[in-house]
Order: sequence, then C-alpha cells, then structure tokens
Amino acid sequence: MAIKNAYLADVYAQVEARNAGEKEFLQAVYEVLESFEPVVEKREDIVKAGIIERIVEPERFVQFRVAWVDDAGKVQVNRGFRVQYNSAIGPYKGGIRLHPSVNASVIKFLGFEQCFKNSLTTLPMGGGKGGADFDPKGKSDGEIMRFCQSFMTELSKYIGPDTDVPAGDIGVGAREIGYMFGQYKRLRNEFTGVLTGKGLTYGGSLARKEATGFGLCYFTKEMLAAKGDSFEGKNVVISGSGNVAIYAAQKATEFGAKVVAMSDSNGYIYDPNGVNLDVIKQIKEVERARIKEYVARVEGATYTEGCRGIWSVKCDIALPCATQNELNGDEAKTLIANGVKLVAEGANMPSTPEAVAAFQGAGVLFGPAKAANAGGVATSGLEMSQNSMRYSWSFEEVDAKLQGIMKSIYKAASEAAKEYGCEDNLVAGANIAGFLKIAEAMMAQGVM
Ligand code: NDP
Ligand code: 2IT
Repeated sequence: MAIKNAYLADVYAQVEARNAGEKEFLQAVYEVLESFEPVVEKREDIVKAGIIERIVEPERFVQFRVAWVDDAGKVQVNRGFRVQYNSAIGPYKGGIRLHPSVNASVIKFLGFEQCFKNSLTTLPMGGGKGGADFDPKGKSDGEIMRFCQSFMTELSKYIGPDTDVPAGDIGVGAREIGYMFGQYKRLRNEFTGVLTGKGLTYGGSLARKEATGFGLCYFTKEMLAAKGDSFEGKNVVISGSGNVAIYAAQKATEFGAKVVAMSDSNGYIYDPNGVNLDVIKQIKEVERARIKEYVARVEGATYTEGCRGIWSVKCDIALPCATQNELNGDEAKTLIANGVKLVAEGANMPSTPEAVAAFQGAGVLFGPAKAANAGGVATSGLEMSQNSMRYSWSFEEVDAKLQGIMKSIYKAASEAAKEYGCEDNLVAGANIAGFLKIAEAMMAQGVM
C-alpha cells in the first residue's frame, strides 16, 4: 500500500525530511498515516486544526549522557533518551528500554505508537518512551544498580507522577525499576507513583508482571471468538522468552493451547509436548541464562541456533513477543504456507510492513501491537490509580479490569474499522480509534 491522499503524503514527506534516516520511526509513522485516509475524507475539522501535522511531532525529546563505573573501575558512558510524545489525554506514559540497539529512531517509533495504544486503553495516559543503549547482558547486579542510578539522576529532572510515568520494556523489569525508583525517591525526598512495574512491597500492582502476556491472550481470544473459534487445541509459536512471551505462553496454555516453540536472540527451542513453563521461568527469570539450557532439562525438546528460524515451525497461532521487525515478508509467507490462522503482536512493531500485507492478503487474522499488547500499559494505568488512592486491589480485581479493557479495545478497533470502511482490518481500526480520542482532546485544548 501507499499513501494516496495528497495531504497525508505531504505530512509524511515533512516527517521524512525532518527525521532523515530514522527508519523505525518513519516505518511507524507511515503505517499510521496510511490508515488515516478515510479519516481525512470524513473529518475536515481534524485536518483544519492541523492535528495530524502536530501529532507526528513529539512535544519534547531529551537525550543525555549516562556515565557509570563498571566492576573493573572503568568509566563507561551510555546515551539515555526520553521522548514525551503527546500529553493531550494524560501524563506521558511508556516504558524504558535498555538494549544496545536503542537510538533516537527506536525511542521515537515506540513513543509514537504508545500514544495510540494508551488512548485505546480507555485510561487517561499520554504517550512517552525512554531508554539507553546500555546492554544489561553479562552485567553484575552492582553494575545494573549503578547504571540505573545514573540514568535516573538525569531522567528525574523531566518526570513525575503527574508529568511522565516510565515503566519497563526490553531489559527493564522489577529489578531495574526498583533501583530507579529508589534513586528518584532519594533525589526528590518523595514517595510517589513515578514509575510503574514496581515491586509489590513498595506500590507495585498485582498482575502487572503478567499483564502484557495475559492481555495479549485476552485480545487474541476476542479475535478468535468473533470467528466462532478459541485457543482450545491450537498449536502456538511464541518468539522471545522475556516478560511478554512467558506470560503469553502461560495464558495460552491455560486456555487449552499448546505452546510448541519459544526463543531468545540466539536461537529457538521446539518442544512437541508443549513448553514446560516452570523450566523456562527458572532459566530466564531466576538464572538469567540462555534458552538453549532448556534442552538439557526437558526430554524431547530440540534447540536450533538463530532466532528467526522459529517462524518455520508449523503452528495455528503465532505471537511475536521479542522485538521490532523480527518477522519479515518471507517469514510471513512460510507461516501462511504452514497454515497459520492468527497472528497477534505482543512485541511493538514485530511484523514488517511486507509481513502485515502478506497476512492480511492471505486472510490471516492479524492483531496489531497497539491494540494486542496494550494490556501492560493498561495495568500500569491501574497501578497509577492504586498509587493515587494509596490502596491495592487483589490480583483477581486487577485481572478482571484487564480483561474488560482488552475486550473494549477489540470492540473499539473492530468498530472503527467498520465505520471507516475497512472492516476486519484491525491495524487501521486501532490506529483510527486511538487517534480520534487524542484528536478531540487536542482540538479542545487549542493550538500548542
Ligand atoms: P524482555 O527484555 O523481558 O524480553 C525480550 C525478549 O526478546 C528476550 O527473549 C530477548 O532475547 C528477545 N529479544 C530482544 N531483542 C531482540 C533482538 N534484537 N533480536 C531477537 N530477540 C530479541 O522484554 P519484554 O518481554 O518486556 O518485551 C518484549 C517486547 O514486548 C518488546 O517489543 C516490548 O517493547 C514489548 N512490550 C513490552 C511490554 C511490557 O510490559 N514489558 C508491554 C508492551 C509491549 P535476549 O534475552 O536474547 O536478548
Ligand atoms: O510498550 C509498552 O506498552 C510497554 N513497554 C509498557 C509501558 C508501561 O508504561 O507500562
């Protein structure tokens, strides 16, 4: 597909000129603008108010030096980022990613998508994202702590519980959030809900750890139910073996499916009997080791070097839960040839545009990240509510709210797709539904 509308093509050309070479960011913007053609035709008021020109430009972008001392006494320098993308409907909200591939383009694509995702959750959260090109792999606990403290010393100048509330993403879980929270509290002399994904002893929410993976399966369940189908008896392939992948695997299994393959950046395991999640959790959450270890502990499982090979494993449902552009057009065609019926994105932008087009062209049900993985940030929103009330809900209460939110996201995306003439296209539906709420808020608040 291409952007045919002249006005949208102009907006995109401007974005391309201003952000030359930022390929992930341009990819994310292109996909969204492409789906706005029916909106531009229907909503002259939005065009007149310059909403689309404004929404593609972040409100604020900060880049900073993060210096820290490693265990050998050597000074290390990383580059930190925070993009505060859009605050029309609430304080900036979005995760922090620690991975060597992090750069301005990656942070801006994630921040841009976060705005629409957060809007879809129905909760009052604007969009933001942050991170650093720090590689947590092989670092000692002390090194992780010193990095997180240095990172927060600078980040603390820009965030706050009513301004911008970061959380986890790749490379950032409860341990890193703990160190960052501690540093913020110390710097500000203030105990507030400035971060989400906190530990349960200091303001974290039950079910936040599980929320993205569980939410992905709740969303997938809605997609299947709309076609009179369910998880029962399906073979599922899940890429990654981090926070999102593990809890997606757990819920898919609870729903009666069999998860036959999972991966990390080195390779993938295949287990025809269905993955043993206790073993995966032990390897990944406790030992922080490689997934390769699995085959030494579980009989009948095999390991293949190279993570992309996972898409050659035959399955009914594929849930990419690792990283952006991890599933390309050729890999999509392999999945289709092997009979895949549904793909839902746990990671952010895991499917390339060619892959998305292949799935949609072949009639594979496709659940886009902005909608399908919104359960994590939605539960972060619930953590913020609990922090404001100085109260905690039970696991069951949070999980019930999460299920309700995922249902409403599915409904909003599928209804918007229908209303704007692209029935069954959840990519367009999620983009449009998420956008319209932000657009209304921006128009009400005046030009800024
Ligand atoms: P984790 O750090 O817990 O796990 C990431 C997983 O993806 C690991 O298995 C990792 O393998 C793999 N991975 C990361 N980078 C690459 C890469 N470049 N190539 C191949 N594999 C890679 O992160 P999360 O599970 O939290 O995040 C996974 C995805 O889900 C990301 O796209 C994130 O943005 C998205 N997401 C996360 C949410 C959350 O609440 N955590 C919410 C919504 C979306 P290895 O260990 O070898 O690096
Ligand atoms: O991509 C995402 O939605 C996240 N990493 C979660 C963000 C959050 O604020 O919980």
